[in-house]
Amino acid sequence: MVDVILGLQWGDEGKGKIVDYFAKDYDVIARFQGGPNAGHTLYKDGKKLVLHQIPSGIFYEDKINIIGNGVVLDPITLKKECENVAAFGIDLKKNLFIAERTNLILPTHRALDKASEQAKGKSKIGSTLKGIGPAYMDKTGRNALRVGDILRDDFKELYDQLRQKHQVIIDTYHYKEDISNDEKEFFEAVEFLKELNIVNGEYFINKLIQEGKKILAEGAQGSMLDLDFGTFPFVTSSNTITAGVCSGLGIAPQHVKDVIGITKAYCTRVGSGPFPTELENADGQKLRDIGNEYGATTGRPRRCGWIDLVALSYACMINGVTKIVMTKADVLNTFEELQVCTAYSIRGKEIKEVPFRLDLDHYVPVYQKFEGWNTDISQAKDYNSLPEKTKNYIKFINEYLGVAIKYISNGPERDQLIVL
Ligand code: 2SA
Ligand code: MG
Repeated sequence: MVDVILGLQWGDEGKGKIVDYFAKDYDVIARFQGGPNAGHTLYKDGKKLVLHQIPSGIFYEDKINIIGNGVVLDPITLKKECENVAAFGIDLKKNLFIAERTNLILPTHRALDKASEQAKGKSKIGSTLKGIGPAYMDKTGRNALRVGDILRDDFKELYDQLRQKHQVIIDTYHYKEDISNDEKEFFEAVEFLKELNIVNGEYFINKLIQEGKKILAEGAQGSMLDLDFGTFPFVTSSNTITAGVCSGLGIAPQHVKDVIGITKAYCTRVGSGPFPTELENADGQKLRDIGNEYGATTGRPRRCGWIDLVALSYACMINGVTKIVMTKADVLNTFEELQVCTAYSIRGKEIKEVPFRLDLDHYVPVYQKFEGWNTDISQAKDYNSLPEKTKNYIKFINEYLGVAIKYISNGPERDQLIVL
């Protein structure tokens, strides 16, 4: 049995905390897409730790953590992350497993990402510059090197061949960067990677399914950043949605049961691209300040705005969401008035569907206003102790989406989670 946790917006919905909370009920936590562009923030012994590639179940000693074939893996960041995690006394040899079909991010992928973004100028994606796009291009272009390849005797030759191909493209961008130090680190990290558990991921996970183990697939980024269904071209290069779980781990769809979708009580986005409910005013700044809306990977300030039910219901549909977790509801504590986007007005017509290309349309969000609850809800332990106005806000969203909101997170701590 496989359950999925994924973001329903543009990432940063608070997946780290929620996966960490749910992990105790599962035997296996698996990442199925994305790479070091993710930043899942966890707290361990009062210390903050941001995981980029290692699944969020790593601090439970008895859990198996899998990096699946759908991930793009940067050995350099993985090594650093492993060292950080090992400092907490975690034995990675015991509970981290990496699929041999996982594609590698090379130093030249990062250079290509930077070169491409630079060349795009104003129309840049606002990528995390971690080499994600170029690494996935090498996968679909059938050039990539994968984790299993590092065990081959001719790995260095294969690397040099691919590097040369990359260099030709880098040169056409007239992009210059000395990556010799990165390359040195890369080969050191590859040696480190060889010592970890490299497995045939699809057999490994299907065996666990056969044994009746409970598996949690941990999404990264968010549904609106999905390569196919997000706000293309301002998206990431992987399938962030439920469908990505099957191809990213090698499991059949009938094994997937619950899909737990996470949304903030408002909305944020980093990088470029359309964001209908964005607030470029004092309210937006207030959300950023109170919600501490800065990227966990790059530290970039996040764009902030009201919750967008058009985009959310789209994400629920595409993912087959069965339960919703609403995070950071406490961030709205001091707002006099709240707004909820219920439709987009495009060329005088109100629509409730996400159009082909939002970035090319002139759209105005249609809002429903709500009175703010103006109360500190961060200490609330159950639904009944929430103010009536908070309940109204939640009830409205719940009814619009037609999917039950089952959990409300009202603070960063593990126990600040109200179960409905
Ligand atoms: P990329 O690097 O090619 O995947 O970038 C493409 C777009 O996807 C967005 N993106 C993200 N958005 C939110 N959170 C992400 N992860 C980090 C985090 C972000 C950070 O969890 O905090 O620290 O800045 C993430 N990763 C990719 C990106 O902004 C581009 O719009
Ligand atoms: Mg994040």
